[in-house]
Amino acid sequence: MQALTGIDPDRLTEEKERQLTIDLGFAWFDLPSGRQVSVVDVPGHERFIKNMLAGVGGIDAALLVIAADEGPMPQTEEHLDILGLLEIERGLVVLTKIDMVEPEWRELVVEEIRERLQGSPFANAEMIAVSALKGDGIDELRQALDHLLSDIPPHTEIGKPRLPIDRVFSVTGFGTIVTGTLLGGPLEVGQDIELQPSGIKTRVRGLQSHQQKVEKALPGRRTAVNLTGVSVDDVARGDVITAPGWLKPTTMLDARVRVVENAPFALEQNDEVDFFVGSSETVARVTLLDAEKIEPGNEGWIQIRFPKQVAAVRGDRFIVRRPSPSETIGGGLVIDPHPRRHRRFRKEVIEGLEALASGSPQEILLQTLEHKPWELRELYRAITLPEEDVRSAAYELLASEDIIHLKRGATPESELTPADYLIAWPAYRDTLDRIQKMLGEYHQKSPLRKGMAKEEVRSRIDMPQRAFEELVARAADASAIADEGNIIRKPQHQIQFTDDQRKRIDRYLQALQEQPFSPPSPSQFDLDNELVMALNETGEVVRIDESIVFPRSTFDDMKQQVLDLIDQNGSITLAQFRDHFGTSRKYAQAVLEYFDHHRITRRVGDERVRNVHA
Ligand SMILES: Nc1nc2c(ncn2[C@@H]2O[C@H](COP(=O)(O)OP(=O)(O)OP(=O)(O)O)[C@@H](O)[C@H]2O)c(=O)[nH]1
Ligand SMILES: [Mg+2]
Repeated sequence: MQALTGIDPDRLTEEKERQLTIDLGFAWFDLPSGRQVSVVDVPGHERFIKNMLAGVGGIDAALLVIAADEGPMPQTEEHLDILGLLEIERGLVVLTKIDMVEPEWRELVVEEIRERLQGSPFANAEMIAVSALKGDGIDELRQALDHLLSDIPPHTEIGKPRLPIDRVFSVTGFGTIVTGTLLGGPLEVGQDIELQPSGIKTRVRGLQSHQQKVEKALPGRRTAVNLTGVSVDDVARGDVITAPGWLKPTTMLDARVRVVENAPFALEQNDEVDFFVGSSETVARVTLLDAEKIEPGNEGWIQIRFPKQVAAVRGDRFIVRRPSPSETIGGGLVIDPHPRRHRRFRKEVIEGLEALASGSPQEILLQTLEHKPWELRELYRAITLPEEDVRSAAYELLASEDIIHLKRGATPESELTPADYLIAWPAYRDTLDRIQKMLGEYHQKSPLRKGMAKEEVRSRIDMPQRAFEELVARAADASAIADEGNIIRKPQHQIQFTDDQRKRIDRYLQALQEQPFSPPSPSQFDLDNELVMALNETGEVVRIDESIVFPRSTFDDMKQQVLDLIDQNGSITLAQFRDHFGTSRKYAQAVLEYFDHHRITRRVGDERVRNVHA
């Protein structure tokens, strides 16, 4: 690397002593075309393959370095497998130390390398022979790299910068510095950022790329970020720097995995693996969703669970390895970083994953909206596509009535705002079916109740408040349910009393009429609390408490009289109430407290005045 870049990427003393790379090293140099290249030098030794994995995320091309005196090593296969799994298909083979071998031996090694590369992404890669000692072939290597990198597609800019951290250190006078390869969008000095999965909020104090201070770092470049107010103990390799508010860490994700041909065994249900994504590494357990086991060379759908939060998004490539003896088993693509827990061998689950994996923005959006309502801004976060693509897909799906804009008065043409909720039609119908079923069971169990508390319904279907309000409003407009403010019911549900109940009620109402301001308690007429509550909900009576109940008309009359008295005299006392209605202290106190509670009156000392809201 030093011969190519002029920089020795081996930083550690032990590396220099042992003449081998243990941890990631970094270098950069200019190619003849003037193109500047960042280099991540990863360890070749199989014992340090975990460090190698921390460095290969986000790279555009790989140099597969093979020493001519040794030829391809066992770990070369694994490196090739890893590059294949990460879909890094652009690269060169660099045959080093040619000065140490005879031309015949070199030819044998070249042949062996070509053989080993068969079936790998490097099968047709150009091979450059070099001697770092003598400098032979180094210019050819630069030319070949320039050519290789000449048609690299620009790094995707989706306005969601991400920097998987591969190095953390502190510099006196600056504080904590982290490095990594920037993806997904630029970073600027002064920008608010957050660390995931920890969620620590901080700001970009300074930026460097190739040891040059920059005001703005672009995706696809090695970048060093000086963090404000973060100690080196708060951040580690594997964490991710990103813009606030979009990357939600997860303890479970759905993925498509391929088990490599060379894997020592099949991937089986509930296997424990080491999971590598970005520059992070964590243990994990796999659930096979559509196979008993995935044999080497095969692919399958899996759900992966982690003991701790992991920062991954849809479209990330990952590697899984056997914990010990550690060996690469396979890898693949993160499809859904926030799935529901799935049962195995479910057709609809597999179909959903296939839509998410290969789908168009519309298919991905529809699949994401399949189970619950999402705010548009949440969709921007969850779907790693440019916001504009998500937005136009939403308008198309609204026009084709595949999804619903959950907003009162919204039409398919209405302008979408980031706070608006969207939901797929099937999910809307399912939710409505669940609500109607819930109401049906409730009306069956509590026929004397007008309806179910809205909040109870909302918490049982587990939907955010605003989305639920919009959904209920929409269903009520369609007469699918009846919305009574705090309660909802089936439109056709009415409180119905049995004949016997009606008889007892009528006897009681009669008695109430006879003693309007000192009413007998309902228990004297064999009316239980349930029945009285029902009468209160139908509006026939007003239930002050367990034993004091007034007919609606009496209550309204009493209220009016009290307010008139207050308007007349400025206030009313409990004694004045008692005397005015010819009742007792018990009733006077209960009614006035009820008036206070329902903001009809307001207590001031021993007097009641009109509540301004009355
Ligand atoms: N004669 C000769 N020695 C070389 C050449 N390239 C590297 N070496 C020596 O071989 C040893 C290992 O070289 P490195 O460049 O550190 O090897 P590496 O490819 O980085 O290997 P890892 O760090 O283990 O992945 C060092 O002592 C080098 O000086 C070469 O082209 N010719
Ligand atoms: Mg090295």
